[in-house]
Amino acid sequence: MRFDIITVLPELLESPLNHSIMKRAKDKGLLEVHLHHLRDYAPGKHRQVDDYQFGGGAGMVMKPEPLSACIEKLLAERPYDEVIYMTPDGKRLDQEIGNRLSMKGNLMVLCGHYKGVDERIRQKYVTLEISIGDYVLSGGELAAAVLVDVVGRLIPGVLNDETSALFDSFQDNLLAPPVYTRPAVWEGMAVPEVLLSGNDKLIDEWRHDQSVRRTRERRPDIWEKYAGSEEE
Ligand code: 6GU
Repeated sequence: MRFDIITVLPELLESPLNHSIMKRAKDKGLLEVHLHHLRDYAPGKHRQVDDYQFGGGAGMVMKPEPLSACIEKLLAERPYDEVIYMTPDGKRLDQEIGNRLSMKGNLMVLCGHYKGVDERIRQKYVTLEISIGDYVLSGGELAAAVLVDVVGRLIPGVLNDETSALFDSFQDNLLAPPVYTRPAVWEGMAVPEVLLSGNDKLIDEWRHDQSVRRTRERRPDIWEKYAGSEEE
């Protein structure tokens, strides 16, 4: 799977996408991430990518021409499954969107800055708008890094048994159960006995029960989805 990310701050994306599981996905040849510096597509000595907004008001808007030049160049090179715009007014990213995007081949991602991109870029090119939550970031780069991580780890073959996504929180609309490692007693606190029992069936039941409790207590919104899906 291939990501092409258009940004004015490629430095912000380099580190988060070159460690741990993302690095392994790239090393295995399962994930490619190409960063495109928007300024390279802006003409003139000043390589201007933003301008004042029509109608007045504080804050700059990203100009359509450099974005269009970069997008058109990429579109001419390969077909894209989605052209994604990272924006706080997009659809809120969740595991379901991550699962769906992990089946795709080529994704283009635009990172917004300032007040965002000229609306006509959204009309002409963007097929999917994604937000990572109800708060405002200074730019779309950190959100894009989150998106690539969420999607990248779901690409078949990226995770092994040990890191399997099947048991992640949210994957079945339940939060993950508590986990423990050695020592069995730490600061007077003992690991739940069932986990030391060696009885796989009891352990599975305990974990499921803990997941259900946690979800009901902490995330009634997710619990509703789970309870609904169990009824079917
Ligand atoms: Cl995708 N971009 C920005 N700038 N802020 C955000 C966001 C995206 N998602 C949540 N806040």
